[in-house]
Amino acid sequence: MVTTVSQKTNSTVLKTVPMTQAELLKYYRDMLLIRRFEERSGQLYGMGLIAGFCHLYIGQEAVVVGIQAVLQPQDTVITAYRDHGHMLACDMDPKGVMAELTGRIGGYSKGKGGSMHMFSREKNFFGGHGIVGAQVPLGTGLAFAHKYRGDGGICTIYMGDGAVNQGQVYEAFNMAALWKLPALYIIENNGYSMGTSITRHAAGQHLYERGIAYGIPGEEVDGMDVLAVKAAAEKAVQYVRETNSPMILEVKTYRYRGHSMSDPAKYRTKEEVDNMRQNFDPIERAKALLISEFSVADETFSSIEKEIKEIVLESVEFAQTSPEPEASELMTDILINP
Ligand SMILES: Cc1ncc(C[n+]2csc(CCOP(=O)(O)OP(=O)(O)O)c2C)c(N)n1
Ligand SMILES: [Mg+2]
Repeated sequence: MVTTVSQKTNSTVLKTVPMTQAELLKYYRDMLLIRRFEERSGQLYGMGLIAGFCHLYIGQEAVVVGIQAVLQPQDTVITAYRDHGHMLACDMDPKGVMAELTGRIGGYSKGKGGSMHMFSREKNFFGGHGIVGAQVPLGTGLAFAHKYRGDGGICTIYMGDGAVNQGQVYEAFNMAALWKLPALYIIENNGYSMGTSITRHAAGQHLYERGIAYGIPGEEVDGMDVLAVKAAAEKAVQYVRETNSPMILEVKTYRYRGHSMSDPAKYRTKEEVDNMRQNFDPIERAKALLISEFSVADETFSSIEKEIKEIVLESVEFAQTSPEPEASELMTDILINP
């Protein structure tokens, strides 16, 4: 049954959202899986079991869950280095993601890519990229492939607010508009580019307007509200698919943890983080709606929590028992110039 509920949140976009209990429960569960997976990754990093870079997605879960909810199997996805949430939302196996984080052969890149470089051709997930903004032209190329092959797919290209200041982003926007490519550019605006706030790094604060010169339309949405994201994504995806042309969706979000695992956090106050956690948390907001609109019982939440705890635990066990890659793997899966 589809109900229309009044939004109890401060969504800037929506007053009413049609949805079912099953749908909202699914988003709640998907966001919680990312949250618990990331919390565990943070712990494993602290224990020295994950090495190298590791950027946690905690706080931003509603973005990828709301957007992936409206994509179709033939669509492709590409993102930057804060990517574990995107992989889980693309239905990649948490075991393979955790094993990659811990550098094991059972990982998606055989333990050789780590946190920032995982891919799944099967799930149409094209990474995982460490160079800020580099995924944008690559994703535009994927959008070109959809058009060239006529497979009806679109490419969803995620980037951060910092990435929109990179030159190659605008070269990609130009081509996407000129060649009418099915590219949906998602700007995950979490307010910071490492330790630099958006007020200090961006001229003009409305990032969804960055495509105006190319005739690319843009929308802004509250990224702490999974229903608002989903509704905005639905419209945007429909536009891109039907017109075969690009669009920008700026999703206002927030990360609770540091930029990466080593972050002195001197660029924002504890009060600012606490305020977002306490008053805007996307998981708590979904839970509050499930209770107020559908009277979902405590037992349902505890059984979801239990199920997720087991999935995450299994992923850690798998990661710890999967061997490290052999030395002979050192030169495989790489491009070598003849
Ligand atoms: C081309 C390039 N320049 C600089 C860096 C260093 N760097 C890594 S992450 C980052 C900030 C990017 O911020 P944003 O796009 O907002 O993404 P977020 O970390 O907030 O998800 C920078 C400058 C890099 N990896 N690549
Ligand atoms: Mg950012």
